[in-house]
Amino acid sequence: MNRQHSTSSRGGWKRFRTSVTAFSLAVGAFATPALAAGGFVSATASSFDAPTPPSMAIDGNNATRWSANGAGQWIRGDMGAVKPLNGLDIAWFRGNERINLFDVATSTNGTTFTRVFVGISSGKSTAFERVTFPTVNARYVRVTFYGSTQTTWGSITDMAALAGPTVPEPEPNPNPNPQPEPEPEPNPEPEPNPEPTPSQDRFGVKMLYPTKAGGEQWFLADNATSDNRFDPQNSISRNSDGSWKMKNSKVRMSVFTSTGYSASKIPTYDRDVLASRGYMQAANDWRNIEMTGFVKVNSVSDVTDNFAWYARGGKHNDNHSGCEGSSYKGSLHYDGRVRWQKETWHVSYNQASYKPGTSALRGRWVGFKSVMRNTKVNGKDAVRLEMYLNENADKVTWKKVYDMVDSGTWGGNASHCGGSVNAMPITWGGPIAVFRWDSANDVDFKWLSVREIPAEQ
Ligand SMILES: [Ca+2]
Repeated sequence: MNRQHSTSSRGGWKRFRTSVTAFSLAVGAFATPALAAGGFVSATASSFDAPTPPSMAIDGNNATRWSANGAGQWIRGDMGAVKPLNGLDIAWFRGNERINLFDVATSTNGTTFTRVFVGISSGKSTAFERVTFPTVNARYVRVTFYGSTQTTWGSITDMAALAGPTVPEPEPNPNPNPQPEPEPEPNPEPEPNPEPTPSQDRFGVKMLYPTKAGGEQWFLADNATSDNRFDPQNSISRNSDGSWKMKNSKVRMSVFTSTGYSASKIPTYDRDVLASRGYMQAANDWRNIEMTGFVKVNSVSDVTDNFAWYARGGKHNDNHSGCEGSSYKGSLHYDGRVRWQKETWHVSYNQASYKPGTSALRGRWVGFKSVMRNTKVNGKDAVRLEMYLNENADKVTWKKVYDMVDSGTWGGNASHCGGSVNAMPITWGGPIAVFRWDSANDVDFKWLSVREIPAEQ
């Protein structure tokens, strides 16, 4: 299959199109995460226009690209070592204007290439579009351009390689063997419904929005201390009534998706790329979620501090310029006030105004839900942020205490992480959802859950 790229484009449309059905071009949601940093350590090409070298197609930045003029021009990414590979994400420059005809070939030695895909791009999106194929061992991945509906220029904004199923973990994974849910869930209502639907979760707690069909969900387990999707980070103990106790003044209880968390599988933190892909680590990252917990504060050192149920990022630390630490934080203060916070990166906050939520929390059980869902405002991506309280902890009587939409005018400093618009909403999912609190060193908790729900639009 070597030298495929030397084939003339003349007559290529018809000839190549006949082969498309033999392979798959898939656009949408996927389970296999991309390799780190797009998976490529270097790139070369048959030629390139001087301002757009091949390295710009593997830099994780959707403001840069590779381009070359003419049918048969190719770009080749090097993963640095032979690995199992079963797909490639390609973002085409002006991919929403032009359909590109191309093939993908792989090689272990850079000399002998085998074609694994031939087909066309959608012509409808500048975002990553995925091609998949049966797993092959490969070090080099070559994309050859044969023409487009608009121009003779082939131009790719970015590419990311997709690890095949047998790639060994490059670093210890905190969740190497996700356990299946211990018992089958009642099948949730499959159709998206913007109105709250009365139904109960496994604890008997009213779900305000139905779980997305096939969506991620997690519930605090009876054996919570051995649940590898739950990392309370401090010791917890079981109370006689079945609830749990945390005695620490700085609490960050992390909940992973069924995929588990691995920073090495996050290919880029570029805000424009994350917004385009819709996720940070994997397609099943926590994104549109209803996050529920019941708490009883027994001791507080600062009543102005708060609980925060938050998601849409990974670890909140200084690595990667803090860019893994994006989040929306629904915050319930010990004095009863509520507000949303937007953490564009760690540490860059904007705070919405306080609203009254309930009376002071100490000494009683209170249920608290953070709900975040993508929506549209004037055709643009936005995020609806809601908070609900169950003041008497009867599991049923939920009161909406906050409802706002981040439509791209709220604070932000996204350019710190490559974003082209500082106030851009955080529309992507992240691998970790967190139950957080500070300044309360004796708290009982129960009936925690994180469930993936449909987007509002
Ligand atoms: Ca780029």
